[in-house]
Formats: sequence, structure tokens, C-alpha cells
Amino acid sequence: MERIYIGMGSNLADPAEQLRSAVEALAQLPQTELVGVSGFYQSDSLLPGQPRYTNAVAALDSSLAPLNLLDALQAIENGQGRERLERWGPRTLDLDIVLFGDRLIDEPRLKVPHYHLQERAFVLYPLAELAPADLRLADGRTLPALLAACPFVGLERLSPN
Ligand code: A4P
Ligand code: MG
Repeated sequence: MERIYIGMGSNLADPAEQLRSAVEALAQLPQTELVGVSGFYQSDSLLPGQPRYTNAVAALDSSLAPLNLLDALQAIENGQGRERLERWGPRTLDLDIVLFGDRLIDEPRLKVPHYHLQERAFVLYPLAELAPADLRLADGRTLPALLAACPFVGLERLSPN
């Protein structure tokens, strides 16, 4: 089993409900246990003119291979009505593999750690709710250093989820 962190985002069709459904689907994955879910956070879209996003992070323990997990995540996205009309377009559900144990993955379909992790407060702060405070990534960066370089700006923590 490896500890995996999944970034979740939605900005269509009741985002918080989309994330709750996604968590249920993650809990049903084979060879996988749901370990925890962060709080939900709202923030403006990185692209202007799109609805605000709700984001959260889920922690899993899984023995699935990375590409099999990616396939399963894409099936969950599709099952929740995601239509890939344009890259970066608004979406009912986006599931990204943020970290996968201490693996560095660089394949055409899968890059881990997720390539935008360091500039996205809406991933780093929910991740910090779940991960060990001194977490060191496979590439040597530490979570405290990433948090220090990415201020908690424009994030609104929704409570309860
Ligand atoms: N892929 C590569 N690495 C990974 C990984 N670690 N996890 C590939 C998941 N997928 C990975 O993703 C495109 C391809 O990335 C996949 O087919 C997979 O093989 P996608 O989800 O189909 O496309 P996308 O989401 O439109 O592109 P991308 O680059 O994932 O966009 P982002 O980075 O997700 O940006 N603002 C706020 N506030 N909150 C947000 O969540 N999200 C976006 C979308 C823009 N603005 C946002 C947010
Ligand atoms: Mg994505």
C-alpha cells in the first residue's frame, strides 16, 4: 500500500456535491482505502470568466498501479458528467494525482508530483491538513517550504464540508 493524495476540483453543477460524490467513489475503488478528506476551499478560477472553484484533497492508501489509478479517476470524472470540451474549461469534476507514495513519475499520461502543485494554494493548504507536517516530496522539496512560498491568498475554507 502507498499513501496517495488526490486533488479534487469542481466549478459546475453544485461543486461541493460533486466533491462529496467523488469521495464516495474514491472510497469504492478496488485495493484502496480512503484515509481522509480535507476541508473544502473556494477560490476564483485561475482563468477569468469561469465560476469559482471548490477544491479539496483526499488521502488514499492503495496498491493500484499509478496508471490504473489514473484510469479509475478518469472513469469517475466521466461518470460525474465531465465533458472535455476544451482544456482548462469549466468542469464538473477534476481529479489529479498530486502525490503517489514517494514516486517520481514522468510518463506521457502521468506526471507526479503534479506539475502545478507549487503554485496552487487550493491544493497545498488542503494537502497540509492531511499530510505529515514535515512531508518531503520524492523530488526533495518539503511541504513547509512549498507552503511558505505560496501564501494563503484568495482561499476561503468552507465549514463544514
Ligand atoms: N496528467 C498528467 N499528470 C497527471 C496527474 N498527476 N494527475 C494528464 C492527473 N492527470 C494527469 O488532464 C489532462 C491530462 O493530464 C490527463 O489526460 C492526464 O493524462 P485533464 O484533467 O483532462 O485536463 P485539464 O484538467 O483541463 O488540464 P489540467 O492541466 O489538469 O488543468 P488543471 O491544472 O487541472 O487546471 N482554479 C481553481 N481555483 N481551482 C482549480 O481546481 N483548475 C483548473 C484546471 C483551472 N483553474 C482552477 C482550477
Ligand atoms: Mg486534471
